Parts: sequence; structure tokens; C-alpha cells
Amino acid sequence: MKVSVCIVVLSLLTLGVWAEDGHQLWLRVKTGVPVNVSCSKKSGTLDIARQELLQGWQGEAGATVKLTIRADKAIAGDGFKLTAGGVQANTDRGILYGVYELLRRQQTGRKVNEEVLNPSYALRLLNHWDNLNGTIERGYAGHSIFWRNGADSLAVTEKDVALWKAYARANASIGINGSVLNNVNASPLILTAGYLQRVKTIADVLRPYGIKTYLSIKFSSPVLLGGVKTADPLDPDVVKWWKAKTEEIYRMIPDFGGFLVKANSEGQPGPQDYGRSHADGANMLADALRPFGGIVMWRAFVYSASDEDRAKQAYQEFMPLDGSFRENVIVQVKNGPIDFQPREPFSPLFGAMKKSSVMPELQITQEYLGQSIHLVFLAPMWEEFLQSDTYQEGPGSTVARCTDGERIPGKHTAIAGVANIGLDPNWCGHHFSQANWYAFGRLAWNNQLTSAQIADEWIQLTFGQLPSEAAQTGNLSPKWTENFLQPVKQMMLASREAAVNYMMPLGLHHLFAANEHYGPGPWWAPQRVRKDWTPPYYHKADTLGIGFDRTRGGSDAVSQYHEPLGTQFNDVNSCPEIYLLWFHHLSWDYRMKSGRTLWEELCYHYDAGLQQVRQFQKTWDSVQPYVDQERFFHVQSRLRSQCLNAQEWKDACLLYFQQFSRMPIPFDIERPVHDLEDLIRKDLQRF
Ligand code: GCW
Repeated sequence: MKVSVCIVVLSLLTLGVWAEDGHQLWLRVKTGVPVNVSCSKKSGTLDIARQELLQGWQGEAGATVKLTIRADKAIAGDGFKLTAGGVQANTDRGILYGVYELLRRQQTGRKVNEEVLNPSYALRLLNHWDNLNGTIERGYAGHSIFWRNGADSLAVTEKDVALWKAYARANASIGINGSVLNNVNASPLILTAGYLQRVKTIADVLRPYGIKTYLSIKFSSPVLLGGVKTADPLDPDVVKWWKAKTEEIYRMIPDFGGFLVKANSEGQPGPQDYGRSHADGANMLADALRPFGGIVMWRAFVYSASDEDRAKQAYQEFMPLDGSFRENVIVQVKNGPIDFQPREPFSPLFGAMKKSSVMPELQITQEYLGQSIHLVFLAPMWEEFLQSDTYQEGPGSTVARCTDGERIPGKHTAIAGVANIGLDPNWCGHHFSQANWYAFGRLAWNNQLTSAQIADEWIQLTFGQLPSEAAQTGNLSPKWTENFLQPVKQMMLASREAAVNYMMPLGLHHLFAANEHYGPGPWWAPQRVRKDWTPPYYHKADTLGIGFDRTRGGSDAVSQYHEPLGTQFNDVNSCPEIYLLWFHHLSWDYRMKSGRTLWEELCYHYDAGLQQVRQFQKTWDSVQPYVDQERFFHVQSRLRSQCLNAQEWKDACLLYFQQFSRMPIPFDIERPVHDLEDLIRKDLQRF
């Protein structure tokens, strides 16, 4: 018995198959090649840089790497220069990023040429929607790494510190330099002494890794905590309260980053409760922060239950305020006009507000993209968004260029991603969701990177082996590249379009079952629920057709886009088919470019999505010899659940819409396997 166990273990080891919970993310190197590091300065950040080199060096054995802090006109902000002999930067943080880049190149077998690399955005932030009781809004990877419930909720343990360090290191390795530690649906308690003390402790751990700490605040805090009668931003007592609170924070955390605010949105209090504008609210906080160099990130995610098309409301609210925000306010805008759907056109606020700093908010946590069950690589979605042309000053004014300071010289350039990190051993719930954390950081650093390059790097770092080890196991060999890297990369790159196909193709959006935003619920529309929170508001299916008419004859959302884009979206013949039902209500027999009817095309998309997931299963099974068992089986089991869910999406949407189209599902498509009544019953039972 013992002998056979030994043989199994030995053969697993020789196959390179080792147990693995994924906790190491893309940072797996334990023993580097010997190297000398020389640096004329000492600091916590530089110590980390040195340590990383000693641990991860894969270059020439015994080489000396020089870390030089010297101003250079070509190097901007956190940027750095890679040279033959080492890394040069303006700041310690720049050195750290340079070291991570150097190691990444070595570990993925890329060349290190003399090159300057500057970040696209000065501020590259994670937004944690972590509640102070430890739960995470839209979190699918366990509880918060920062907060917990119970009697010992504020005690800082060694385990906490170790985890925060590992978190900070992972972020630093991809250039993330800020963390908002709590949910935008903020508890006022975050600003009380006990919690601020914990924030200070976290800030002290994150600081050497170049990460600044920020907090979400509740606008009514002066009333809830300070006994002030109002939270009116123009009231002197309110101004005084925020000033004092801000000073208190900076006494504890001198490099505190600032506040993130969700106001007058989804029931949160805000300046409009007192007849004031978003600018009044943001500016009051900005004034309190300015003496310390802090910033306000004010969210544009606002909409009300009015008759106005929800997709138009943020623009209507914020455009008139352009030019009235203080210099240290950044307006934070979600990528799409609705809400992190599998596919949306970009929000028209990008390229529109020219006198304010505007930052994109992306969602790394897969609230609407299969959560931590589905394998969906989000880089293609973000690439599509960043490379969308706003035409704000003629062609080439991509969202990327309008937000990184190139086209609209904003005072601040920034980007945020809603984190997908929790206490699960693998941090993100799904091993492949780690790739989304990674991709966000890489794109925040360089918004011109392609999804393919990011996938390539991530796969190599996460599943590959070091050049020094690969010599023995053959893991970077052509065989590994052909049998593992290429198919897995293809799967990742196809995965977002697959999700769009089986959930909401051709511009459909928000067809989710209530609240949980996972399964399908195109039918869901109880009387008591706000219309704009129900799927029929978005798909508008009836016997005549389907889609939201946002043309000039409809809600006219198209006119919020610059020309010629507005006209392109408005005209059904030039509107890209990926956005067709976002902008148009069309008859079921509308002729698509393929020659099929709209109904048939919809059917083929839903089916194609399901088939794609089946293909992912085949791909993943085929790479088993190259993956450790733990991660292999975990992903395999998630793919099975994804496949079941994709089948539900297809069946639910096709059978539901078929009641209106009254047309057959094309006969070469696999038949639904569910009954519509069962799916609806199952869904409604949850409420
Ligand atoms: O996407 C929606 C989510 C809410 C979230 C809100 C927001 C934090 O369903 O859970 O609240 O957006 O972004 O404020």
C-alpha cells in the first residue's frame, strides 16, 4: 500500500503535477537564481524590491542589478526605465514596479530591452465593496479580508497582517496603487475611532507596497455620528464636521488618499436631499481634503424611477455640472450607461465632460458575468470599452485616450475596478477569476495592452514554470505551448463573447432573475417592483418585436453620443449588431446581415454560447496532464456548473421570447431541455 502511494506521488511529481490551492496567484517563484542587488538608498519599498529580486531572479547567475533613483525627463509619475544593468525611476515606487516588470519578463521568457514604461493612469485603484460585518456586496469569494463580525472584529491578528501583505504584494506586482477598503454603500461607522484605528493599521501594511488607502463615506455621517442636525453640504456645521473628521484621519494616516462617494443613488443619502447638486456635495468634501492632498471620487452611477430612459440619466445629471467641480474631484463613471452588463456601449459621459477629471469604473467581480462559477475572462470586454471611439475630437478619441490625459488634459487620471477578492484560499473563488484581477492591474498600467498579451502572461505566470525549472519538465517547451498555453488562451479569449451569447446577445441587457444577478429571469416583473429593476423594461418584447428604442424617435439616448457615432447608432443599418437591441426595437422577422431573421439569429447566438461552453469543457479536459490536480478538478467542476447555467439561459430566453415571436426554433439547433414553466416556478420560488 505504502509503496503504491509512493509510486503515485513520485510519478505525479515527475509529471510536474503538485497540489495547489491557487493562493500564490501569479507570483509563484520561490527560489531564484543568485543575484546581487545594489541600491544607494534604503526604504521599506526598496527592501521589498530587493527581496523580490533575490527571490525571483531568472537572469544571469551572479549578475548585479542596480536600482537607481534619479529623475529623468522621460520617466513620469510611477514610471521607470529598464536598463541593461537594472532599474531607474523617480521614486521608490517606480523602482518597485520596474523590478516586478523585469521579473515578469524574465519569468515569461521575454526580452529586457532598454525601455521607459510610464503608467496610463496616475491612480490605479481597487474598490472593495466590503461591509464592516465582513460580508461583501457582490462578493463571490468568501468574506472580507479587511473586516469581520463578532467580538474580536477590530483585533488585528498575525494572520490578518500576513494576508494584507500578500494582497499588497499581488497588487504592487501589477501596479495597483490604491485601495478603497469599504463598500460604496457605506456604513457611517467606518469613520468612528475603532474602525479608523484598523484602517490606519491596514494603511501601514499597504504603504511600503506603494498602496494608498481610501475610504467610502456615507454622506449623512455628520447627522448619524456627529449629532449635526443636517448633512446639507452648504451648512457651516456640516462643513466644520467634515473638516474636523478629515483632519483626524490625516493625523493617523498622513498619506490617506481620500473619499469615494455614492450619493443620491439607490437610496443612499446625498446633497440632493437638501436641494443641492452633486457638485455642491463633492466640492464640500474636496475642500476638506485639499490641504492634505486628498481627492474625492464622486460616482456618476445615479438614476431614479422616473419615466426617463435609465441609460440617459447619468449624462443628464452630470453634463450640466461639467466645470463646476473642484480640481481634486474626479467623477467616477461605470463603463456602460446602465450597470456592468455583459455588453454595453460605453457611457456617453466619456469624451463628453471636458472640464472635469473623469475616471472609468470597471467591475472585476463578475456580478453579471457568472460570478465565481463561470469562467469569463474580462480583458476582452475592457479592451473593447477602452478602444471604443468617442469621436470627441474626431476619430481616434478612444475612451482610453479621453481618460488617460492624452485627449482631455484632466487634472487627475485614474481608473478603478470593483474587486473580486475574498477570504477563499484562491482569493477570487474561481482560479480563472484571478486573471481578471491581474488584467485590471495590467490595463490600468497600460491601457493599450491587448487581451491576448495579458492572457499569455497570466497563463505562463500562473500555470507555467520558470525557465530554470522548465529545462527539466519541458513546461515552456513547444509542446507545452501548443497543448496548454494556446488552447487555454483561446478559451479565455472566447469566454466573454460566449457569456454574451448564452446570456444577452445582440444588445440585450439586464435579463437577470431578481437580485442575485446570476440566472435568467426575462419574465420577472412583479407589480410592487420598480419598472427599471425588471427585465421587461429592458427587452420590451411583445408580439411585434424586441429591443429598447433609443433612437431619435425613441428615448433619444443616441443623441448623447458625439457625431458621427450618434447617427451610426441611430440608423439600424449602421448600428453594430452587437448593440442592435440596445438601440432599436425591431420586428421578429427583421432581416439581419446574415440573411436570417432576427428571431433565428437570436436562437443561433444562444445556442452558440452553450456550444462554446461545451467546447471549453473539452479544452480543459484535454489539458489535464499539464495542471495540478487540485486546480484541474476545481475548474472542471465549475465548467460543468457553467454549462448547466448556460443551458438554462438559452432555454429560458428562447422559450420565453418564443411566446412573442411565435416562430420555431431553427431545426438544426439542439432543442431546449427545460420547460419554461419549470424555470419560472424555480425562479419565483426563491422569493
Ligand atoms: O451593480 C449594482 C449592484 C449593487 C451596487 C451598485 C453600485 C454597491 O447590484 O449591489 O451597490 O450597482 O454600483 O452602487
